[in-house]
Formats: sequence, structure tokens, C-alpha cells
Amino acid sequence: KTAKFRSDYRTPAFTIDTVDLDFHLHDSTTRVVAVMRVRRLSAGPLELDGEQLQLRRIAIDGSELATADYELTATQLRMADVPDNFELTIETEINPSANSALEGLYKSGGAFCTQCEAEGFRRITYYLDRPDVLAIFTTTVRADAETYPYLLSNGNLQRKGTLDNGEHFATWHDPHPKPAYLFALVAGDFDRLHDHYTTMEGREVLLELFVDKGNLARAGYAMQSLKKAMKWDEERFGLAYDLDRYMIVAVDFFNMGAMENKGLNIFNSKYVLADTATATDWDFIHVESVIGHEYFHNWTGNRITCRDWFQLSLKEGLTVFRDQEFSSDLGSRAVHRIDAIRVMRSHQFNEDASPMAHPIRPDKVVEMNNFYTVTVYNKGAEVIRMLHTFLGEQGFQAGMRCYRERHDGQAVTCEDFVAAMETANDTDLAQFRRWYSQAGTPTLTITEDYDAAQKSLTIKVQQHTPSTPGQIDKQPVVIPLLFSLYNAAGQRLSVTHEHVQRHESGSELWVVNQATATLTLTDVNERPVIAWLENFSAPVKIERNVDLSVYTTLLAHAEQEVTRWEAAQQMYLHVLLAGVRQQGQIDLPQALIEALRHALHAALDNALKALIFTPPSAEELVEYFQEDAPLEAIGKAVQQLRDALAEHLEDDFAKVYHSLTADEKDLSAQAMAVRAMQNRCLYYLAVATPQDYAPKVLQQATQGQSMTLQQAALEFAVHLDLPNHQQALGQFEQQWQETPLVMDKWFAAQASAPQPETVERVAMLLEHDKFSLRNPNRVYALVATFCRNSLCFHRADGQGYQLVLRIIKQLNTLNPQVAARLITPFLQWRRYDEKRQELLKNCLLELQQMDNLASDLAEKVNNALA
Ligand code: BAL
Ligand code: ZN
Repeated sequence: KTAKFRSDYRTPAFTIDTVDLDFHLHDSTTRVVAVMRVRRLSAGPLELDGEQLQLRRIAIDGSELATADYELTATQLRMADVPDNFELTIETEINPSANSALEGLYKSGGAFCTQCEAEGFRRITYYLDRPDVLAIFTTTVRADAETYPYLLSNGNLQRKGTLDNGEHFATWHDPHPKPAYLFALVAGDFDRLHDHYTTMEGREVLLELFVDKGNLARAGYAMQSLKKAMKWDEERFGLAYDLDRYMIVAVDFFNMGAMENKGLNIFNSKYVLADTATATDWDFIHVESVIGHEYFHNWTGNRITCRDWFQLSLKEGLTVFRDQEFSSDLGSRAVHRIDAIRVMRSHQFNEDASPMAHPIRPDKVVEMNNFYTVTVYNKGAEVIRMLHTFLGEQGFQAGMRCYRERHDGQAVTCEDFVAAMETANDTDLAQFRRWYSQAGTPTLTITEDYDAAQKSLTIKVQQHTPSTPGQIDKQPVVIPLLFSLYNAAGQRLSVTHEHVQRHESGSELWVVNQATATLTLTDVNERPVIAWLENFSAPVKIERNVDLSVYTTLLAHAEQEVTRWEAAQQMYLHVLLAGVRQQGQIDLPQALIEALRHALHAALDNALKALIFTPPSAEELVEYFQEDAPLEAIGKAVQQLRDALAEHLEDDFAKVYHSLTADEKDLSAQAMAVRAMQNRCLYYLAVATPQDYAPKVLQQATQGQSMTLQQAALEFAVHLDLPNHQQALGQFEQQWQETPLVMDKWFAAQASAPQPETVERVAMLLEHDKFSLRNPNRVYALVATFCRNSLCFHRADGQGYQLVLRIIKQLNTLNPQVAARLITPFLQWRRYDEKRQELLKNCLLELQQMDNLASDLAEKVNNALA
């Protein structure tokens, strides 16, 4: 594949107004007849996309075409001479059971299903497979009635009936014009959960959830989440559902988390199936947020869609922001914010520093599937959040209304979104647009000079964004800096300055938009303690040199929970980075131990406490070393800090541990918080005295009604190498061998273990009879988890690299999208010592030399070696 550039966008020469699809489903030879109303928009040939299709027939206005009338290549059907307005009929044949890439129409277990975003529809029929072609779809599905009792597609059911030979059919009509990437079809035998929702506009909506037979009892939470999402979008955004039916189907074979097809979402079963015995509290939270995310796309994505795929963040950044707000309004705002911050720091900053760095609106794409990234999604959401910070909730919602009024039913750009925000708020966002065009993570260097005689404080902020591939020189961006001032006793100090406002979040807001900015505050009676970048108000790094007492004060006194957590993180980082400089030997000052002890017993939310007692991981620390990353010292420092916390606070952890109780089936935020803290305490107790706590860990890993407790204990047993860890693994496996999503936890617990032998263990588990390279969830649980386990993946002998290379080569032909996700840790090969650089580079070269390397992998490999 050749690269496409955002600047090359052209409107299509033709559009398609309606398409009638007729599917005759069969495992290996499914026949698809597409009848399209095609209309010319400008001069030029009609060029339809198509891949891996057998073309059977083409007709224009009922007249069959001869082969001389068109040109056919592996990716295109081209007709140079067609009328301006005509009916085009195309008949193709496809082989769903041979489709292991899980794009287009494929078999998942016994069911047929589809995945068309970004460019999968072209594997179903020849089409203008681009998001700015919006058509009204009518879909008829024919299949064996006994094997496939449910025949589903987008929109409303128009007709159904029986046919000869034991077959039946259903015809669906979607009145909303949509791009082909939102098309969906499902045929299978499911258990069905149904419910109703009445929208604020009075529309009665039938809600249906389809799951594999026997899984009905695990579908209830997803249904409740859907109803909550529908209500929340009405209340917070004023947006109501627009069809009479909303269907969700859970399938086991799915590359992504879920897909927002109009009226017929298809979900990875991981984000639907949940009960307390099989799903952790975080699984429940993810079910709720992914159900919300796909539902929210109905407005931000489906009703208003993307003009071209470079604009992906238009719908994804905005919809992630919306799902984050949904989760935060329903649960603990601080916990959700901290979760989002951790994703940014451990994954997005890493991507920004890698050869695949790209702006949230990329300029150049070879394989679109490679751009469903933490940058487009999560940094995209941070950019929307900054707009929200600048404009406030009211201004932001006014912008959303303007966006909807202008663009409902259209395929638009990120620019259109920003322009709507600008108009509605009568403001100028010219410089803000750089967040859409510039890649890389800005670093803010902050210095504070306090003049005791003058009682003045001079703050200087310098911003710098490092070069990224293809973007050498960076311009300053506009940064909403939320901050608070405290005195040494932890009392909040007010700030009076013409450039500082009290923000609706409670923090002060200073907008920095120059390479260097200064702020001089007067009447400051003592040297203040400042919390910078509160609530992670911009996706930037902060560099400052301060006394540790700043963090102990903020941990004890900051008004905002996220700021307290951040103070603890900064303390840990200080200790860890100093330790890394001394070959991993850490020194934990007494003042920090006391500050942490105090936090452990303070009246704080238990979920927040659990996060406060989760120091940065080795993966987060690697982020601080752009070259020659000292992996061994990092691993040692992380372990020493863990041991030191356990040793110094053992009695305190024991006291807290024994004071906590929660009903295992209680899914309230409070009960989840208790479990999170119980697990944290048990972890440190098992570190401190493994012989005393191993029996308790084994019991928790193998008994009870809560997967949150079971999974955590299994991980502790394995990660801490407790003497009974084999027993824990064996019993857990015995208990859950028939429940694949739980076996994924069993695989992941082993793939994330810090011991060097993890490499051999993962190699062995690839042969386990419950593992399959064909199922993305299994690959993510075992192999992707291992890829994130930096210390083991980067084992000095290179065996970790060889293991993953072997899998990537196999997946190159089976499922390139999944293969391309596994290659991430190879891309940053320049970050490590000479020996590892050579080993990693050789793996990349070996891939580059393969003659059938998929475009998904080729783009990443070529960028990494450039
Ligand atoms: N559109 C792909 C899946 C998602 O982001 O919802
Ligand atoms: Zn999405």
C-alpha cells in the first residue's frame, strides 16, 4: 500500500444515495447482491474499492456489462464510462469461514458477523468505501433457519419470513444515511435479553442484547449500563436516540473492543459479559464505559461522521471524552481521572516519543487500522477536555449545540468542530488548533523564585515540544494550567492576578501560550507550596526541581483528590529515579514514610488510597530514559520501593486490612473501593511476610464469589513467587477452564510476572489447549500482556524478542491487525543499550525482508527503521 496524505483529500466523483444488499449466507460461499443508486458529482471515472472478492456480475440499469466495460484489479473496480445517474448492480461471492483477519464478513464461533470500520466493507462488495459517501441501506439476509434463527442488520425490521430448503429471511431498513463503515450484519443462534427505554422525546425504544447460549445471566449489567447511557446523554448533552430499536450482539472473535454500527452494535464479549464471579470490578467499569462509548457514537460519529479517516479523532476523541464524563458522573470522578492520566503517561507519551508519533489528526497514513491509537483516542479526548476547561461546561455545551445544528447528517472535519466551538463562544481558537496538527508531548519547565523581602513570587514556565518524525520544528501550544497555592501548613492561598482566574473546577487557571511565560504574584507572605497541572489539565510533562516537602504537604492537604494522588506519584518518582541512578539502590526518606503512613489512615476514599499505594511501574519509569534505558536498575528500584513500603508499613497495612469488609456481590463504588484497598493491603502484607500470608492468598485465589479478589490474589501468588503459586494456578485453571474470559486472566497473570523465566512460561502457554492465535482476546491476554512486561520482554539474551517475533510472523498472515499491535515494543529500539538495540533491530529487519509482510506491519517496521 502507498501512503495517503490528508492534504490530498478530494470530494468523490460519485456518490451513492441508496443501496439494497441481499446476502445469501453460506460458510465458504456467501453471495452478495448490491443494488446501488449512483449519482455523479463531478467529472471522472467510477472507482469502487474491493478486496478479496469474487466478482460474479455487473449491470448498469439492468444491462449486463462485459469484461471489456470495466477494469478489475486486486483492490479496485473501475468503470471509465458510466451515466450521471444510474442503478448499479454488483454480485460478488465471499468466503467468511476463511476470513481470519476478522475484517468484513466473518464467522465468530457459530455466528456470522461483520466489522467494517475502517475499510472492511470493501471485503463485502465493491463500493465507494469512504466515510463521506452516505447512503440509505436496506439489507436482506437469507440463511438456514435452524442454525441462524436471528438475522440482524441496521435500522428497523421491515419484513421476515420463511423460504424453501429450510431457509428464512429478514429485511432491515435504516432510514439514516450512513457511510459503509457503519454497516453491520449478524446471523446466529443466541440467547436474547430485552428491555425498553422511553426517550425524552417520547420514543419507545426496544433494547435487545444477544449473547452466546448460556450466557444470559451475565448480560444484565450491560443492559443496565445501556439504559444509564441513554439517560445520561439526554441529561448532560441533550441528545436522544433516534431509532425504534437498539441492538447489541456479543461475539468472541473481535479485533477491537466494540463497534458502533447504526442500531446494531457488535461487541467483543469481554465488554458485555459480566457477573461478580467472573468479572472484576474494573471489568464492570469497562463494560459500562464501552457500552456508553458505543452508544454516544450515535450522535458523535454516526449522525455527524468523519469526512475522511484523517479526521478519526473528530469522533473518537470526542466520544472518549464523553464516555469519561459518563463514568465520572456515575462513579468516582477522581478514580476515573487517575485512570485516564495513567493511560496517557504510560502509553500515549510512549507513542509520542516513538517512530509512529502522529498528531491527533494524522497527516500521513499507510494502513488506517494503525491509527486507532492512544494518540487519536486518548490524547484526542484530552484535547477536547482542554476545550472544556477553557470554555466551561456551559460554553462547551453551547459549542456542541452549534456543531449539531450545523452538521447533523454530514461528514465533517475536526476543523468544523473547532469552528463550531469558536462561533458559539465568540472566541478565537487559532492557536488551539496546533493541538490538532502537532505531534509530541510538550514539556513544561517550571521555576518558582520567592523573594521574602518583597513578598513576591516569580513563576517562569518554558515550554518545549521535542521533534517527531516529519515534524522538526514545533510551535508553542496554548496550555490551560490549572494550579493551586498552599502555605506550608497546607492552607489554600488565594491568588489575585489579572492573568489568573478561579476556574469552575476550583483551581486557578493560567493560560500559557508562549515559549516562555512569567507570572509575578505579590503579597505572598510566605514561600508557597504549589500544585501544578491539577487534574492533568493538559497532556504535557512537567519538570521542576522542588523540595520533597512540597509533595508531603500536598499529599496531606490538597483539596483535590487527584492532586493528592499526584503528590504521592511525584514522591515515588523522585525516590525511584534517584535509585535508578544508584544501580537501583533506593533510599526512602523517613518523612515520606510518615506522609504515606498518614495517608493510609486518613479519611480518604479507599479507591483513592489504593491508587496512592500504587507507585509508578517499571514501564512508566522507562519513559524517563530516551536513550540507554537502564532496565536492570529500573527493575531493581521498583522492587526495592515495594519491599521498603511493605517493611515500613506492615503493621499499618495489617490494621487497615482487618478493618475492611464488603459484600462480594456489592457493585457500589464504595464496595469496589474497599476491595481495591483490601487487595493493595494483602499485596504488601504478602511481600512483607510471605510465609504468613501465602495461605490467605491461596484461599482468596481459589475460593469465593468475587473475581476482583480471586484475580488479584492469583497475581500476587505468581508475581511474588509464593511457595504455593503452582497450586493457586492449578486450582484456578481447574475452576475456570471452560470460561475463556476468565482463562484470559489466568494467562495474563503469568505473562505479567516479573521473573525472567516468564519468557519460557509464555512459550509453554502458547501450546495450552485453551490458547489460540485465532482469537484476539487470547493473544492480547497472553502475548500483548507479555509485550508490556518490559523487564521480561527485554531479557538480555533476546529470547523475549524471538518469542514475540515468531508470533508476529504467524499473525502476519492470520490477522495482521492483531500482529501490528504486538510490534509496539520493538519500535523504540533506539531507546536501549547497544546489545538490545542490535537484537531488536535485527527482528525488525527480518520482518522487513519478508515478501508477504502485511501493510499494517510494514508501515510500522519501515517507520521504525527509517
Ligand atoms: N469505532 C471503533 C470502535 C470505537 O472506537 O468505538
Ligand atoms: Zn469509538
